[in-house]
Amino acid sequence: MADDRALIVIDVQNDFCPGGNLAVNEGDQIVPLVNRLMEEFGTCVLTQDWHPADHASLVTSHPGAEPFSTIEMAYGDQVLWPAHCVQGTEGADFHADLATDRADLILRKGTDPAIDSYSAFFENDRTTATGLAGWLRERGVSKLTLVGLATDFCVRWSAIDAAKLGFTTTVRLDGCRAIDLDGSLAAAMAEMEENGVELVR
Ligand code: VGL
Ligand code: ZN
Repeated sequence: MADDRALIVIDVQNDFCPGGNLAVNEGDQIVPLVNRLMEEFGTCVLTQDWHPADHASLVTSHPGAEPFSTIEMAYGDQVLWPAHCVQGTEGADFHADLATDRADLILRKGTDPAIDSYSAFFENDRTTATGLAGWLRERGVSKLTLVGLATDFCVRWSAIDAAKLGFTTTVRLDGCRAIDLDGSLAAAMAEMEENGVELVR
């Protein structure tokens, strides 16, 4: 029987690793585990945060604004992040040790200059689909395991959307690291569990 499980690897990119522009503490330390997991799953998807240089989520697009401040956008609150994962830059590349050859699909997100996209399934307007759900379903995938960066933003939003879309969803916390902005990690863990995401500690 075909494997109905997929591994979703969220944003294991240089800018989210130590030395990067939006570095996540210990972000690089998940790479060996992620590489091992990629051998165990029938389907592997890598997501890649991939912003145009003038993307609305980047503080550099808002002269005078402070990094990590929040503004109101048409679709709701938006954190203004340090410029990160700009298309074609080294910061947007996957970590050099990530076994990208094993990926069946590389999904780029956050490409629309006007909308951020934390989730691998929907942009932050919560209505524009990336197409990932259909891609997975057409291949008979119903169970997802998520790992990657960061636990409290892109992993959180992706996992909750996956569960809402009807996928059996597990997050391996040992394969994730967090930004933890103002308690966002604790909030993320509680919200994921409330939405039926299984957290493996
Ligand atoms: C992410 C903030 C901005 C993430 C991406 O991958 O968690 N966080 N863009
Ligand atoms: Zn981003």
